[in-house]
Amino acid sequence: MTQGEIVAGCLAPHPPHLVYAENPPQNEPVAEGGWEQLRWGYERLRASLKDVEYDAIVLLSPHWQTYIGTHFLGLPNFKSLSVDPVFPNLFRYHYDLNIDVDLSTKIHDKAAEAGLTVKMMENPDFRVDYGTITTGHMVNPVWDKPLVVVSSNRSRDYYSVEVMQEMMIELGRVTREAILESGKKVVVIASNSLSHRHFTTESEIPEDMSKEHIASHAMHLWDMRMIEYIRSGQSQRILDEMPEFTEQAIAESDGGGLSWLLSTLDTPSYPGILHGYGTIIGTGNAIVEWPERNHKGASQ
Ligand code: 2X7
Ligand code: FE2
Repeated sequence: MTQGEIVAGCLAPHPPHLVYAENPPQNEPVAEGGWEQLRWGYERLRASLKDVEYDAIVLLSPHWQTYIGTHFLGLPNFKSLSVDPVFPNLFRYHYDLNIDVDLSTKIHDKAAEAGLTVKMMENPDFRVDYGTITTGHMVNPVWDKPLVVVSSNRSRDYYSVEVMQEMMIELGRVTREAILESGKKVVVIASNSLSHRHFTTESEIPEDMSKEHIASHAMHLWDMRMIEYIRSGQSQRILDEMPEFTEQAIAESDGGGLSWLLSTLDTPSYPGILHGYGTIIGTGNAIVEWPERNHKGASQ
């Protein structure tokens, strides 16, 4: 069998506002646009992946939170209505998503062999979280690629960012191994914001862009610091500073996605492409692609 490949790694955040502003037929609420900078960023990411051949998307969402180990969606299809619990006025999305159960099982089994606690989610009535759906939609609105969906083990809540990161680096390592052994070409995605301090109230018109800005100067400085590391290929520094970043910027990297993603890419020392950056209800969001397909052997 030919060796599998990670063709790209992406940081692809999931504020439901993005889907709301796009007005796709699957989402019930209707918007007058908004958050264009980020939506144009997603357009650039989609254009970059358009001519890239791949078989599946492997995605980790911080909103599927599991407290005993890491779980994987384990049935071929999930179909239901997803409602954001905080923004039900923006996100009521009718989804119908296909899972690459074979690849999910391979990653699950490798993780188990490595001593990580894992479980396949085989409840047909399980409601898929809005993080997975928003990122899935924004990266591939036609939903023509099967997904592997990985939960966010909240080891940070029980222990610390350091423990969480150690576990996510191991999960990333086995995810990469399973993909290479599968013979498949895969896009790997961490679905999270950077700084994550929200406003506590919503403006009367949610898409009123005159009200949108980063929550504080400190959050801006942290986001720019991380983006500069990304743009200059300094992934190891991102991992080194993850505890301070996650704690001080209340960052959504607490779910482990970014550490896991960098590990699946073998801690890339080449630049990530920043397709877009913008704020949503005060949080900082970067859309980034590491075009791994062009850098075989370039990782540390
Ligand atoms: O889940 C989110 C998020 N991460 C950032 C901003 C707004 C809403 O939801
Ligand atoms: Fe989130």
